[in-house]
Amino acid sequence: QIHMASSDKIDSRGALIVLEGLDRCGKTSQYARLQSYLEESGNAVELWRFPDRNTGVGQMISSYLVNQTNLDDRAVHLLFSANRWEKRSLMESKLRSGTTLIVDRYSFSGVAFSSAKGLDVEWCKAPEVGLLDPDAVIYLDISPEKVVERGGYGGERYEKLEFQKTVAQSYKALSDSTWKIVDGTLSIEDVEKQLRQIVMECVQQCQNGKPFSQLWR
Ligand code: 2DT
Repeated sequence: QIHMASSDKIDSRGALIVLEGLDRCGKTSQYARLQSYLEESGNAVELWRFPDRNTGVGQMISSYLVNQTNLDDRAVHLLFSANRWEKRSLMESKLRSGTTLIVDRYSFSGVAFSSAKGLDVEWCKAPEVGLLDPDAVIYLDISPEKVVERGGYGGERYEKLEFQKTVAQSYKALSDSTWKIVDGTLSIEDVEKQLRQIVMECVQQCQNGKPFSQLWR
């Protein structure tokens, strides 16, 4: 046991937990379940998502996604990144105040979707450098074909089987050994069980003062 003087007090903070995966992989329904789980266990928690369509930048992204406007691939990539940068300081202050953030999509979507269009991966990562690095990245793994069987896609720009296949490959190339890969074909209850375990462990590490780190340095 290490004795700590009061001046060595560890800064407890909230955890930054990111859910990633293909469209309709089940992220959104799990995300609400995690919120109630964490709240019931006495944690402050907020659900965030990217793109955040409520900001000015977010509205430009949204009209692109619903095919109301066309934008150059690099231009839209930078808008997605700017949309995270405009939330970065709020994100950090929430975490410092002890609130855990469960985030539906983050920089990994940014790189996976844009590189699936043929943009260079390193070019795609560059504007993300310096954003907060998540304490956990959870990937809900399900094949594009399975996802289509689940009831098909809406009419948004990226919701097409061929493109989703390429996105799945981009995610694979981007993932590293720290990612928590969860089988998205399991029942909602079984997925939830695994997520609860991952999330609780991560929240505890952050309460114990895990330091912040930044993406891709
Ligand atoms: P939702 O359907 O989850 O709202 O996502 N996307 C998302 C990108 O291309 N780059 C990004 O940086 C992010 C966060 C994924 C809308 C679509 O936008 C894609 C699906």
